[in-house]
Formats: sequence, structure tokens, C-alpha cells
Amino acid sequence: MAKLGVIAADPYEWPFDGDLATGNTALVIIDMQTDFCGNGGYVDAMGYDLSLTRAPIGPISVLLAAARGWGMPVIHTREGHRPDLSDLPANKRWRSQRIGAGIGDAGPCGRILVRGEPGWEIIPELAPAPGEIVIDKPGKGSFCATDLELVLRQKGIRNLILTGITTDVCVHTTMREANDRGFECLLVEDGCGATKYANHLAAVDMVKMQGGVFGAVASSAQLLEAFA
Ligand code: C5J
Repeated sequence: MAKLGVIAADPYEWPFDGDLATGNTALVIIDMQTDFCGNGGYVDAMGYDLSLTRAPIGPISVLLAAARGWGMPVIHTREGHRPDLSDLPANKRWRSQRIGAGIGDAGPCGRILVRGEPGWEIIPELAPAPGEIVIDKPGKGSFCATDLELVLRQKGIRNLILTGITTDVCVHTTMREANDRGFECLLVEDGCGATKYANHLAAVDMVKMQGGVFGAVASSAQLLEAFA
């Protein structure tokens, strides 16, 4: 396990105690699925600007290649539901239907947000490599109804570098869940994106309140520089 230099993050040097190494830190890539950033997927069906959720693909690709080179564990997540929709809360389905992107309904990329469908797959640019952990989650947070915490504890991981989409929903929910469980979190500001740019900025800003209420924020360039 190689020791790494701390990151000049905002609002504090990350991690808080300087204990940063390839073996105790994971790169987490949240929901980089066609449904959230591809043509014909869930976010597209809702009418949002895909350039906003596609913006982090470049920075994440660079970080992913670097993490693989450093031997740092990589964890991917996918939001999606069982084909019989038995894990889909009625209110989540109802809300998606009223905005014209009903979860479980047929679309150009198959059934929206259903496991096994083309739209649910992680985009090819960021496809998991053999051996990388993939967490399937039915909700917004990556800890709810998954074995993510068990996997992290088994691997001795205590620092999480968070990327993916969307900043204000699944990334933020995951960061909050992780922070409450005692994990030390870093949000990569150009490594995530939201369906509304103002929400991305607000979500990034929220992390920095109260001395770093959910952790700290850095850019992908800062990470690469620190780990070079
Ligand atoms: C949303 C997500 N926005 N991955 N999911 O519904 O953030």
C-alpha cells in the first residue's frame, strides 16, 4: 500500500488526518449509466441538457486510468430496479411517470432504469474492468439496500473519492450516507455533474459549510498533481 500526499482541498487538506494511501482509499464512480448521460435514456426523456451530465466523463476517465495505475480500488455504482419492479417504490414510479420518463416503461434504450436493459449499463468510456466492484442500488444513496459498507470495511477502505452523476442527487446522498458512517469523503468538483448547473454549484458549496460538513472538495487536477 503506497502512501500518498494530502490533497490541497477546500475547506481543509484532505484527508483530515493525512492518512491517505492507495490501500485505504477508493475511487467511487456513481451512476455513469446511459440512463443518466446518454441519448434516449432517463435524463434525456425528462428533457434535461445532457451536456451537463456528460461533462464529468473526461475528468473521470483520467482519474479512472490513474487510479488503475496507482492500484487504488475502484467502485462503480448503478441505479436500477428489478425487472418485476418489486423494489420500485410506488411514489418513485409515479413521480417519474408525471415527468414523462416512467421507470420501467419502454424507451429508446429499453425499459427505463431497469437492470439488464441497455440504458442501465455503465457507458463504454467508463466500463468497469474485471475485478472492480459494481454496486447495484435501487435508490439514490449507494449504501441503502446494498452491501457497499460491508465491502468497504472488508477492504479496509476509509477514504472515499466521489465522482459521478448527479452531484445533487445520487452523489450527494452517497456522500452524506458515507460521512454519517465515518468515512472521510472528497468530492471531485469537475468529476460530477447535475441536471441543472446551479444545483451542481450549490451541491458543491454545501459540502464546504461548517468546516466541511460532509467532507472536502477538490478538482481532478489537484488529485492528479498530489498523486503524481
Ligand atoms: C437521479 C442519480 N438523479 N444518479 N439519480 O435520479 O443522481
